[in-house]
Amino acid sequence: MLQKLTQVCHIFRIMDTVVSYEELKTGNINRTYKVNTVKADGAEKSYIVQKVNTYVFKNPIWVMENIDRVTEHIRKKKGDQVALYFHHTAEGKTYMFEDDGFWRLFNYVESDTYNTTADLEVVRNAGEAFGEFQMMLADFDASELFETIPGFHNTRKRYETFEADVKANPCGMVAEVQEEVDWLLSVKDRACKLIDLYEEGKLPLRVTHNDTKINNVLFDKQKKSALVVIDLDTVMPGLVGNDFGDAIRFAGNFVAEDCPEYEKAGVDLAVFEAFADGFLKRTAETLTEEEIRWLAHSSFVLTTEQAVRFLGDYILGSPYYKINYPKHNLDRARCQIALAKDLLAKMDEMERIVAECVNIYRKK
Ligand code: GN1
Ligand code: MG
Repeated sequence: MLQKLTQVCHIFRIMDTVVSYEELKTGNINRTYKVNTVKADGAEKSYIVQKVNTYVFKNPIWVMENIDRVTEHIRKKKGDQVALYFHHTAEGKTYMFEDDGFWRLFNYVESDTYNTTADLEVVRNAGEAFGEFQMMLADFDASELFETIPGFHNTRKRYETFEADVKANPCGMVAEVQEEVDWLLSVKDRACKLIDLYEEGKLPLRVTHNDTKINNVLFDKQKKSALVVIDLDTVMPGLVGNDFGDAIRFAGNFVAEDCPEYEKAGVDLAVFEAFADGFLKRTAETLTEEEIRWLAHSSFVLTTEQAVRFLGDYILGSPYYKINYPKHNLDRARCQIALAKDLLAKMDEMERIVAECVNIYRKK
C-alpha cells in the first residue's frame, strides 16, 4: 500500500518522501488514507488520499466536477478560509483514473472530528455549519450539478428497490429479517412524506449536502468552532430535510449508527435541540412554512430511509456498504429502526423545539 500511495502522490506532483500512512475508517463507501510525507529539509506534511468507490459512484468524474463548482461558489462568498483543496495532476486533473481505481488527493486539515458527542456546543456549531452551507448554495444554479446518484434521497424509489430486492431474495436472507421488513413497510407512507410533498409541489428543491453526519464537519481543536464542511460527494439538488434529518439521525442517536445493542438507540432531545438551534439560526428566515412544518419529521424520514438502505444491502449480500462482519448491515438496520420508533414517540416534543427556535430566529 505504501508503494501505491507513493505512486498516487507522485501523479499529483508531490515528490516528498512518503514515510507512513494510516487508513481512516469512518466512511462507509470510499477508502481514505492519511499519508505522511517529509520534505528534503525535514519538514513534515500530511495529505489525504482517497480511492473513490466506483460501484457506488458510477461516474466519479461527475462527482469531481460537482465538487469543483460548489467549492468555487463557496470560495467566492466566504473567501479562502479553511478549505479542502484537491491537488492536480500534470494534465490538470483533480483525479487519476487507472485500472485499479479512481484516486484523488487533498490537503490534510489539522482538526478534531466527532463520531458521537454529548458536547452541545459542538452539536450547535455543526448545526450552524450545515445551515450555513445550505444557505451559501441558495443562489447556486442546481441545473449545473450532475445527479451523481439518481434518486439518492428519493424515499419512494428506495422503497421500490427494497421491495423488489425482498421479493427476489437473492441470498435467501429475507426469512431472518421478516419482522424488520414488515415494520418498514408498515411506516412506508409516513417515511415517504417529504418526497410526496415535493412531488405535489409543496416543498422547494434546494442544493443540499445530503450526507450530514457530524463527522463530516472539521472542528477547531481549541475553540470547538466548525472549520469546514467536508465530503461533498453527494452535493446534489435535494430537500432541506435531507440535511436536517440525516444530521439528527446520526448525531442525535444515543448510540453509534451500527450499535449492536440496538435497544439502546433513541433520540437525545438535548442534542436535537442544540442542532436545531444552530441550523435554524442560519436558515429560519429563508425556509418556507411547509419546510419548517416537516423539519422534525425529516429525522424520521431519513432514519427510516437509512434502515431501508442498510437492510436492502444486507438482503443483497452487502455489495454497497463496507462491512466489518457478515451481519454488520443487519445491526445497522436494526439500530436505525429502533431510533425511528423513538423519533415517532418524541415527534410532538421535537416539533415544539423547532417552533421555539424559529420563533427566536425569525425577525418579527
Ligand atoms: C455513506 O461513506 P459515508 O460515511 O460518507 C452513504 C450515506 C449514508 C452513510 C451511513 C454515497 O456515507 O448516504 O448515510 O454511509 N454515502 C453514500 O453511514 O451512499
Ligand atoms: Mg459521504
